Parts: sequence; C-alpha cells; structure tokens
Amino acid sequence: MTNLLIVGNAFTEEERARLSGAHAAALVASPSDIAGMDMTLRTEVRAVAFKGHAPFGAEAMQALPNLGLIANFGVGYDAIDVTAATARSVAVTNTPDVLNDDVADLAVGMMLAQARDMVRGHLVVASGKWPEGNLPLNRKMSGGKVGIVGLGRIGREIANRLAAFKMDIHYTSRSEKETPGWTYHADLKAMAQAVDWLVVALVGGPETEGHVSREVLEALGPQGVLVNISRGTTVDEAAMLDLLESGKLGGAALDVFLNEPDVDPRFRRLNTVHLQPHQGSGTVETRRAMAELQLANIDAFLAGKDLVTPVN
Ligand code: 8YV
Repeated sequence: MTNLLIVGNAFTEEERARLSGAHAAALVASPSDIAGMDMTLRTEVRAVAFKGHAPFGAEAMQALPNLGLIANFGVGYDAIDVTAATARSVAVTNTPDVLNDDVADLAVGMMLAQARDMVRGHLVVASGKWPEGNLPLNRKMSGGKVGIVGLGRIGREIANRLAAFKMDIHYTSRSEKETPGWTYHADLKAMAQAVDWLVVALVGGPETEGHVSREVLEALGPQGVLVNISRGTTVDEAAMLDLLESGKLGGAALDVFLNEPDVDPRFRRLNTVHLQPHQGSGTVETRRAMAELQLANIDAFLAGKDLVTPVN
C-alpha cells in the first residue's frame, strides 16, 4: 500500500531514497501531475512529501481523496494553498529554524561580495589579469546602517551577525520587538530612507507581494543596496531593474527572483549586483536537517502522533 507520494523533481537521489526507505512511496515531478495518476494509487496516498516552488493548489489536493498531510521541504510554504488544505482538513508542515544560520550566513556573504566586488576580484586573479591593473576601489560594509525588513527568526540571525560588523541595526516588523538597542520603524519607506542596506527577510505569499515597492527602492536611493534572501515576490522586480539600470538604486544582492530559475536577463547586464541561485539553505548539513524534519513530520502523521512543526 503506497501511503506516501513524493512530489517535486527538486528532491535529490539521497532525499528520495530516504523517504521511500521509510514509507512505501510513489513519485511525481510536480503537483500538476497528480490528477493524471492512476486512481487506485491516488486513493492510497495519505501523505505528500513536497519540495520545490511549483504551485500546490486545491485541484492537486482534491485528486488525493485520503490526503491528510503535505509535508513541505522548506520553511517557506507559499507554493502551497494552505487555506485550501485547511478547508479539506489537510495538515501542512514546514522545516523552520534548522536553516536560519545558513540563510543568514549567505545574506552576510552576499553583502560582502556586493560591497567588496569579490566575484570580480576573484576573476581578475584567477584569469591571470591582475598584472594588467587593480580593481577600482569598492565600498565599506562594516559600520554602515542596515534595515532588516521582517525581524523573524532568519531576520534576527542576520541582524545578530551584522551587529558584529558594527552596523547600526534598524528593522520593520508587525510589532516592535525586544532588541539590544536596534531601531524599530513602523514605516518601511522611512526606514529605507534612513539606511544604506535593506535586507528582506519576509515570508512569501500574497500578503507580502510587492512589499518592497518602487517608492521604497527610490527611498533607499543611489547609495543604497537591496538584499533579498526571502522570495522574489516580495520586491517589485521590474522597478528594481529600472532603478538599478538608471543608477537610482545603488546595487542589489539577491538569492531569490520572480521567475526562478529563468532570471530576467536584464540582471546579467548590471555590474552593481551580486546574484545567487536560491541556495540560502543549500549546505549538506542543513539540507540533511531539513530532510530529517520533513520525514519526522511524515512519520508522526502516519503513526497518528502530534506533528513536529505544523503550519495550520
Ligand atoms: C527551499 C526555501 O526549500 O526553505 C525555504 O523556504 O526557500 C529553500 O530552503 C529549497 O530551495 C528547496 O526547494
């Protein structure tokens, strides 16, 4: 009896083997493939292990009449229609906390890479072109002013790291938090005006779509740098590209984009950006911890026990 459906071609060989070693499992590449599966198999499935960013909506859920759990591989579950899941009494779980350090590390690394022009520096040395001349001088990061957009678990890890770089920490959040002397802003545009760096650490989904608007980016200005490690949807990407191209926004360091992995080609022509292929959580250690947490939720559900990290 196949009680687990593995959904998503983003799973590695090892992750798939671990899941199907623990539970009798079938596999499909995407949520949109579920409705086309054999009816008997669809009826057997009680839990889904999901990885990736393809939309998982009501139609895919309906095609699995005995579905009780969608276990997401990732902290962000914006691809899953949680309202539809809740309406069908389908539980959703995610993998919070285990990735906070890696995502925060990458954010800081991207900031340094952007400010210090590290990729071009590497290329100059690696290509043997250093004797032809030095790089133009770059910009100092330590001691600058940074605004964290969304002081959740990842935002706080980023802020803690940047405090060690002697940066002046500002933040927006649903409510003011207890912090060691950091400045709370109720208004994002006002914060953007006050800082040199804006680091987006919001959840994805409709409630944060376009939160970093053209107006906010203009307020950040020609000396400002936008950093995004959350979801491409949180930023008005077209406005960001316009402003980067015209020099009205100083730069960007991005791990996430609107149309991943088909990133807007306009990004490639800019030399004020540092770009990463959505790899914030992409270390061996963290992906293993995420896989373990996903499986722990599936194990608990299929054994009738409490879920480890429920969302709804
Ligand atoms: C992805 C992420 O889960 O956790 C998240 O929200 O965006 C990532 O860690 C990972 O890329 C697998 O899709």
